[in-house]
Amino acid sequence: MTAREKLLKKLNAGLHICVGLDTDFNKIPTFLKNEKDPIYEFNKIIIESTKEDAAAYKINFAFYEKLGAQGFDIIKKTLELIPNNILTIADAKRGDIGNTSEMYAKAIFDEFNFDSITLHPYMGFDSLKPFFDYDKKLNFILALTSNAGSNDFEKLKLENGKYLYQQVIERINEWNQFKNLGIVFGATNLDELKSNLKSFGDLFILLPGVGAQGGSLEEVVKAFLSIHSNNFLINVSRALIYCDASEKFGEKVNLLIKNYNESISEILK
Ligand code: OMP
Repeated sequence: MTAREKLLKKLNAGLHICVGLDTDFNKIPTFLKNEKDPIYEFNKIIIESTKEDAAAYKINFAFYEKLGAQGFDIIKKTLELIPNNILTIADAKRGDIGNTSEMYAKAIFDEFNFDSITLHPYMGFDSLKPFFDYDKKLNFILALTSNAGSNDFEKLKLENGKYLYQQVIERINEWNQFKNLGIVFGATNLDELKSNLKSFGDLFILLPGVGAQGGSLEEVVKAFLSIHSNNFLINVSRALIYCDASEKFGEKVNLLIKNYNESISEILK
């Protein structure tokens, strides 16, 4: 199954939540901290508790690179826990000159065997092409991010009257010959989301920013309903994985992701 097929199957089944594995030793429940491999044990419970209800898992590399070689080991072991029919996203925000990107692509897609990756578009087409050439994988390119700094560059107006992020979306549509591209659009930018829906074409849209950053799950879903599009994947990290600190946190996480799915299906029906 290609990454595209994996994701479409979940989206068409009404599953739109991407579980963000932004696992931080300081935030995991205390009872796990004496385990031999606390981060891995935490991820294991999160995956066990969400795998029936998740559309994807996003592993944020920062949280693992911080641990050095052990972090890479935990990424590999965590990937083995994720059922093969669920999309895995390497949140690494890569993009460099061509031959360097080729090495990054090999690392993420061949060595780790992730289904997809996040990329930044700043260095242009040749910095992204090595990833795009993997036609069975998916690439999510930053368009409009969820943070305040999105004003610094992404919302700069170009001479043609468009914002930089709008130009990025237009180009990515043009580059989508293998139908293996998507964009990242911060859920905190609700007005911009609504006014740019028509420019998304058949790109997959990954929306972080719900929960801890204040974005609204319901409003995002309503926006996509207004254009009858199913192509949206809503990432939740902190608000979901740290929703409870007790020994029964897995049960709470399970209830919460089911709750998200019910809210989504209520809106879409
Ligand atoms: P929470 O705010 O805890 O749900 O985490 C959001 C996750 O999405 C983190 O892993 C961020 O690195 C990531 N993210 C954003 O928050 N904003 C963006 O614009 C883009 C990303 C991303 O590319 O995933």
